[in-house]
Amino acid sequence: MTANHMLFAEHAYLPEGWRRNVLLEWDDAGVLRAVTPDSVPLANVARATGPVMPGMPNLHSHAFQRAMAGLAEYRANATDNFWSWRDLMYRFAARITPEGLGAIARWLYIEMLKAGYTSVCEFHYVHHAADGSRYANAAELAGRVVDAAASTGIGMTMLPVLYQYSGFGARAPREDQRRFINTPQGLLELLAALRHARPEHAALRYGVAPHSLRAVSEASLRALLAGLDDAVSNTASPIHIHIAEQTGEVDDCLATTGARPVQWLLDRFDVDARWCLVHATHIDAAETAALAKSGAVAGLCLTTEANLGDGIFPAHAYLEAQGRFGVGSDSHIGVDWRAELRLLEYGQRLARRQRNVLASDAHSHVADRLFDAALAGGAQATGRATGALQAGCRADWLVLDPDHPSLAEHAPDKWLSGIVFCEHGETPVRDVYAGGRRVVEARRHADEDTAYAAYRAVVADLLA
Ligand code: NGQ
Ligand code: ZN
Repeated sequence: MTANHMLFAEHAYLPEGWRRNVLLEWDDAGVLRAVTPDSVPLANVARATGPVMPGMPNLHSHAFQRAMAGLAEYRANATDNFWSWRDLMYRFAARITPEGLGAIARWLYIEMLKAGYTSVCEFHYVHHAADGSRYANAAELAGRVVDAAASTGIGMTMLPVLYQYSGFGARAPREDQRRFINTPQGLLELLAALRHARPEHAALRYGVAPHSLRAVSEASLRALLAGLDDAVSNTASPIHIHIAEQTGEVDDCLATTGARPVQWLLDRFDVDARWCLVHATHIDAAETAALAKSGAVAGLCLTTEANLGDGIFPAHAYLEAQGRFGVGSDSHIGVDWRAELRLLEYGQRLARRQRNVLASDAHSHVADRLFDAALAGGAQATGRATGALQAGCRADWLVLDPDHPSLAEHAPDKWLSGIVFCEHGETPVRDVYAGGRRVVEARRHADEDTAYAAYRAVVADLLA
């Protein structure tokens, strides 16, 4: 262990809370080897410039959608909703090129790192050329995304998406879904090709994502899961699915199967800690209890869910039932886990006309409870060891600016509250380490200027 793999922090947020004089030590693979509170600062060890806390996993991303953020905020017809947004989004997806996707993802992942997301689960479903024909390399587009992540330093869980149908009852796909369509076998081959080209390592995991119960059948979901463990040579690889985002899909699911989506899935599949149910927005009391009991993670994407008019997840009941969750930036209308946690609490406050709804007996401070839960649930959803400052986890952390007005002069037990609930000026996240490398220093990523120039050129092309 050499001194450039050590950092001394006067304050660090460990699993038990804020501790003083913490020595962090990590290895060449970017994995924490020792975390020692109450240590004595050594002269040759670098000192963190502020409080250190774990980086947040981002459990849900569609990278290409970053380039349309802010472009669908106008009324096109009087009943604009999720489905009319989706039509616009499909038109955008139709124009994405391999180079363009790589440039968008690279800029997006730099934005994520600067916001304090140190890993991301990419729910990747644009697989084919614009006319629906296959690229020579089936994993052409997925590979661009993996490479973008590697070039920025963010940890990645790549989840190639199985998309087959346009609706419940195995309805034929729409013309504008042609870039997404695969059979289970084809998707597993894509995954195998990708893994072969880019072998898994500590910063990279693979899993799969059946897009939604609308887009697969029971039989194809079984075929996908049966082939998964062979394809990734890992029996704990993550499985993510969009589950119950819109009341319209809950109604369709009820009409065709007789069950609500979450209930349908729990009744038929061994939903456990491998699973992440993204947008479990519309769940009744029985589903809330059963989902919490399953050990799966509810993937909550509060800013996107608000932007798309999805509805409000029953967070209070779910957390009371010990349900696990993490947060994602999904459509990237915002890229900041602090906003996701804030909105999680604010939805409950607005609906219940109360304050501090998501605090608990064990956690009187809302932000601390939500931060701890989102770290644990987010890490679980990535299938990677991250989300805590402890030996064996990735060396993923943030260094806060101690002079930021949201923290300065506050006692440590108020720091997370200030970080999550105050919205004043620039981010309090000053430096970011991912896999033991300082990838953001003084709020800048080393490649941000070139990445932004390339991103702008792609946006210009897309809008031309
Ligand atoms: C997606 N996004 O796959 O990008 C979806 C919309 C769908 C969100 N749900 C498309 N936020 O669900 O069919
Ligand atoms: Zn999504």
